[in-house]
Amino acid sequence: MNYKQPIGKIKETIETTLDRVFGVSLENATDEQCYKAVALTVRDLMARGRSEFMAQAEKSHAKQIYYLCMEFLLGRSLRNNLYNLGIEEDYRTALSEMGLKLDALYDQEPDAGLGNGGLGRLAACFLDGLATQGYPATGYSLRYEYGIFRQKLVDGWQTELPDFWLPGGKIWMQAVPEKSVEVHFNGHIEEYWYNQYHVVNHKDYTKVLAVPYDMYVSGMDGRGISRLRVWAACSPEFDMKLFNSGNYLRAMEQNAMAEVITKVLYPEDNHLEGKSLRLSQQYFLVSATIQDIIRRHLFRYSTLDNLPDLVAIHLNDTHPVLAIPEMMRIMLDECGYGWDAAWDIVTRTIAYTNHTVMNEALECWNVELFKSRLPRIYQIIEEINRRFCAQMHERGVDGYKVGRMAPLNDGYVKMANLAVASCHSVNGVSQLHSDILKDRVFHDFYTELPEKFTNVTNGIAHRRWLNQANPSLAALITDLIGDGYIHNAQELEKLKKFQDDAAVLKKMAEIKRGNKVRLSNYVKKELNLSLDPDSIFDMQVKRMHEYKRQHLNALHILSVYQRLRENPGEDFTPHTYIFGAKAAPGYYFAKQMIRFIVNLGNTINNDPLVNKKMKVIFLEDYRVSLAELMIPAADLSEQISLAGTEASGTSNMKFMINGAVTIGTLDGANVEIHDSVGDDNIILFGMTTPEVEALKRNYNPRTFFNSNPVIRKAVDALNGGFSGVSFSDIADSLLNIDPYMVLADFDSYARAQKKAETLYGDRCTWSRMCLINTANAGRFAADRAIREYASQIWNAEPVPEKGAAKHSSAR
Ligand code: GPQ
Repeated sequence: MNYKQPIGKIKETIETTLDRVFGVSLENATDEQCYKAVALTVRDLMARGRSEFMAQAEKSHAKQIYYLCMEFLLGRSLRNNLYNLGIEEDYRTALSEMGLKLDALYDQEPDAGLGNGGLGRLAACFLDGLATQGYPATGYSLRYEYGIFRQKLVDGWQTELPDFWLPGGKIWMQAVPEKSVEVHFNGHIEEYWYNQYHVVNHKDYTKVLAVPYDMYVSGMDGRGISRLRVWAACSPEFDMKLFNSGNYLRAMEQNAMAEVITKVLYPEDNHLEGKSLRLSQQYFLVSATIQDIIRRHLFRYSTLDNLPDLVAIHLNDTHPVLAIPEMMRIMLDECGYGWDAAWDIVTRTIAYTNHTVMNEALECWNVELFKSRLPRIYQIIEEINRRFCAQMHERGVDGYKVGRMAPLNDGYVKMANLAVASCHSVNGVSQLHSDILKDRVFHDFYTELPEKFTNVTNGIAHRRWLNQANPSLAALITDLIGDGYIHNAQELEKLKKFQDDAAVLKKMAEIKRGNKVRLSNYVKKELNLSLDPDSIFDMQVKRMHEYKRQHLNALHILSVYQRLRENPGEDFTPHTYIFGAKAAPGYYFAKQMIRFIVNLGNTINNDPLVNKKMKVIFLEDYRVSLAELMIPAADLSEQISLAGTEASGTSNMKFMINGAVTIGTLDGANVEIHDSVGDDNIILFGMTTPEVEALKRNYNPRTFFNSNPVIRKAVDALNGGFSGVSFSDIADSLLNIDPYMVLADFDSYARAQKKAETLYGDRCTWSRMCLINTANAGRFAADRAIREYASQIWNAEPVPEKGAAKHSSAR
């Protein structure tokens, strides 16, 4: 489809939309109304593009990809879609002729914060990759009324405010009420035989209506368009029986109970709470989704026998794993399949990605809770469990091992075991992580079912994170090597030939400085602090977690502060340490870590003895749109998790492509970043995963405290020493347990920081390192990850280009 229109036509459509939707003329329209009108015109274009693309997909019987995830952290859509459709400049011109600024309209859009962090952002990047690579894809999730909370710091303490994003965000969504489905909870199961049929009846259940809302995510050039279908919960009973019989309050109550299911996103990342409402959310998502997928397939093919050939269902982490028993339920109870035939189809259709090795995140549900909420699904899990265990016993696997792998064990439904026992493919998200899955987390399974295990290293939507977030760098790159890298990120390698070109290196450094000034202006506005754009901008942005070790970074900053106070004359490379992070509301320690960093910042930034040389900034409410402003301004990318804990990381890739140098451990995808750039262009420190394992056996953090005076002094200062405020929880944890071995890696980290400062001092060397990072970032594109999923896991081919819509030649 050609998305390009004459400027006059764009203006006319926007004006008629303003009139039709808001009843206002251009002169009287607010910026918010203009943003919405523009968004609507873009949504219409994408809806048409999607129909055309799907018509093409139908013709070629291309395999449908369904990506199930409790989170899609989309951020803003307007700029991304205009960019991908190749019409951003035309819109800019049209709007400016109408007296409007496109960038001001961008700022009207709230972030769609339907996710916590890396997992949800990955799902969003994958919708772009799927569309760009030409796969007919639908993401399925929930239409949370409240996304990830807005973070407000009060004296360094995180408080949470509700994120009511729908007023500005729902403009991208189209309700599809005719595709609504019912989801059933509670009740009990009646089984009997009728002639030769085994009849299963779910009685006295509570009905909740799932109403779908569709959004589109464009791929580059708009040939492929992904759909994101999000379900909203509402009570089907509402205005019917009860309401009409005058029982107004009861009707309202039921309505509220149903609607609470999609009220709010659970704000825990890499952590399980085990709450009944969360279980309801998970089942609500998968039941509505699997019904939707099966209905569509039956409509087209009248059978499910060919489902594995025409459909791939992907489970993003264990959160949507109940898709497995739900699909069994529908095939057995509603479609008349026998167990074996249904099982064969289900297991060949569904694949699973694991995203964490954190024990506390491995989901398990209390059997009593599960049974009463989802009685039929529980029965099916029992049967899956019985057959799995029988099969393993038959093979001669010992009883303990079978128990460790069983989907049902110790009074819990073990979601990861259910996933691995059922799915045809299990993958980790970086090479190291996938190896750890085989060696540790799923070792028992790996020894029995090695053929299921594979790796697909994560990737990012590089057009959003480079071209849109850092337009000056993108323009320079396009000047140097052409624009082929926009489609094929591997072409960034062509930049390598400029690694000794002083003029190019200088330009890159100027662009970086410009981005640092842009961020400094924001910091000035937000915090009324002036930053030095010639200092090192050293950033750690990600969820606040002990395993990610923001407190290692902060403890080191504290030690530098102590040193500088004692030696004010020291020759020190000016350094700006910048943080952004949300903590789960109930994660007390993580909130203490935030408070520590904010307090440290207040002390340092107000100390005239050092504050020309160092500053510490904590930016409130870290989110996708803020990341787009921050990441292009970074010199140093902090990726300092304890080796063996971070599954992959994806901000590491975003920093890299924007020409920041990683200071990091050999953890997650850092290992592959190191492989790509070589020893000289990354600053590694700390223990490797095997070294961590070895030391863990008898780790005593006090050894490091006692033998290293720098550590001792910094840790001591946590007890009220630097600002009068005590952080004894952190000090106690570090001294007595130190679960993520901050003290063990401290010295090595301090030396790495010194090395970074020395390297940064040689601006030419530093700029070359930056260029080499950008040049090698191509393999971390989501496009590549999607191609690997398609070939290794989904066995899917893209919709053929031939006869497909013509590409727009805009830009
Ligand atoms: N991740 Cl299980 C999350 O962001 N939230 C979660 O609940 C889980 C994982 C992250 C993981 O920590 C990162 O290392 C990955 O890069 C990211 O998923 C995407 O795979």
